[in-house]
Amino acid sequence: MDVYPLTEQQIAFFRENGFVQLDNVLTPDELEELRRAADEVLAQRYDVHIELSAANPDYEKVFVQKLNLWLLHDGIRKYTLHPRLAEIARRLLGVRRVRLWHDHLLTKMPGDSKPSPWHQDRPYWSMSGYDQISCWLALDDVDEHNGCMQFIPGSHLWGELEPIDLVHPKDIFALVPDKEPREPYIARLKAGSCTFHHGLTFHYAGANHSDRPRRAFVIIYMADGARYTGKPHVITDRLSLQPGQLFEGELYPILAEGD
Ligand SMILES: O=C(O)CCC(=O)C(=O)O
Repeated sequence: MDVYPLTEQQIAFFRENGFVQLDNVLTPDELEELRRAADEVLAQRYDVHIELSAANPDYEKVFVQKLNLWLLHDGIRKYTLHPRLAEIARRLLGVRRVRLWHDHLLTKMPGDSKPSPWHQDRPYWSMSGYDQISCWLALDDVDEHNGCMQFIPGSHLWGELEPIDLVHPKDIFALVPDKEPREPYIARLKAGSCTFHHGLTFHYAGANHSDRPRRAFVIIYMADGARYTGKPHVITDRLSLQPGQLFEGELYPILAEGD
């Protein structure tokens, strides 16, 4: 089996801090293939069920967001469903099976771009439980100059807060006045490397001040056993799910399974 050499130290780091940086999770050939696929979908315009930012120029300054691309493009699908990445997610969460929640391509265009404000992901989502994790794959080298990710260590243990509006953000730190300020971890990455972050981890990405797009491909996994809560979310809104229903079936495939 094609396995990334994830160490016990990296797993312990993730559990303590709510994120971990993993270098070279893709081979150079895989990176090139995924970049080509990403550029093909970037060149297309989709409706707002796929291209969430399409109707809102202020949102597009934060990022152009295209979602559930695995259902549209075979080249993307290969990486959304990639067992090597899913197995890392499963081991970091420490669960028997992980399912796909969704993928998305997040591109900060050069020019008048804006930061992705500090937020948690879990408050946006419509599944039960707290075993969710995102793989943020850099398709370009990233640092503070072009919008790399930043994380607050240990913030995944601060509970679920309200969702932060990405265009008109509230200060999330004002929602946790009792927490000691902590320095963010700045995740400078080479293309083909990634970070994994927990659904409750506070994270941020600065504006893209470079003259090229900053492309990130993100895959979100959830532990098997999660149920639909009924909260509005683009991934579930148009399906006739009942609150309490298990996420299963071909739209939420199992991507990794262990003992
Ligand atoms: O890529 C970004 O700018 C932000 C990404 C993010 O918030 C996420 O992957 O959860």
